[in-house]
Amino acid sequence: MSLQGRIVCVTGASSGIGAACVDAFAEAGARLLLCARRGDRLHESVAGLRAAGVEAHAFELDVREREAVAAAFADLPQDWQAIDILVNNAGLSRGLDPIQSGLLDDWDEMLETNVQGLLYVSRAVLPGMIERGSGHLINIGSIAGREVYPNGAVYCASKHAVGAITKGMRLDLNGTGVKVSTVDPGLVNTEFSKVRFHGDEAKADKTYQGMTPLVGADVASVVRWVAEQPAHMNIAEVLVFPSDQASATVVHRR
Ligand code: NDP
Ligand code: 8X3
Repeated sequence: MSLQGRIVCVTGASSGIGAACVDAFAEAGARLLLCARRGDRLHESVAGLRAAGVEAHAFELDVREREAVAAAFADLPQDWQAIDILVNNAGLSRGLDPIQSGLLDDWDEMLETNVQGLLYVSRAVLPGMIERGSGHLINIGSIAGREVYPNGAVYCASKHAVGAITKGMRLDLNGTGVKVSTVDPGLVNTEFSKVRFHGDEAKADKTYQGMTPLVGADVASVVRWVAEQPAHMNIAEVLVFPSDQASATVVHRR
């Protein structure tokens, strides 16, 4: 399906996979709706996109704030309301700790962002899609939604929840014309590990040491491909690893 002129909303568009999705969809001729908390980054992206002739609109959003999420989508300018594709990408990990010493604030932030946030945004966007009889939700899951690794119980739980929500959405939306997909990456070198380790760059870099991780653009090309399929065809799930990765914990390092 051509993406020309389609409205694509990307949450977490200020960095990593989300920012790369913005570029990939812009290249395909889509109109881009960007949101995240760091508005300065979004406005810089929008300026660049507009300079390149791409229609783009940004708004600051913390997906954890349920009233703000509902208001932000309800208050979109009229010509940005009819979202065709929602990329539910905003998410994070905090900490890599055994369950018995994990930080409660880390747990709250992961669950509120990755689970509640995704639900709030979806709830705001879905009624319009259903009314129009078409739309596509593409959730960014993770290998962490398919496996559990040591010290990652809560992040993995949040991504398992995303997997369950994706499946449940597909059931509930069957027959409405709205497609639901998940793209589940393995190791991707973004700001993800820096955020996980609360800004400790040395620790973050170790995550990708001796192996070749994916980059945001690799995942974005898959997300775009999922969105480009014809209306009668839904790529329900994609698991995408770097070639050096075989499971959540088996990674070839040189
Ligand atoms: P980044 O840290 O580079 O990007 C995360 C994005 O999420 C940022 O744009 C950030 O924007 C946004 N975000 C975080 N919290 C909120 C919030 N409360 N409200 C709105 N936006 C928020 O990491 P990635 O690009 O790697 O992560 C994107 C997604 O991919 C996440 O869901 C992650 O779980 C998933 N993923 C990542 C993998 C990896 O190895 N990197 C592998 C598998 C899945 P801002 O801070 O400006 O709000
Ligand atoms: C991110 C991939 O393996 O760091 O979801 O959890 S992993």
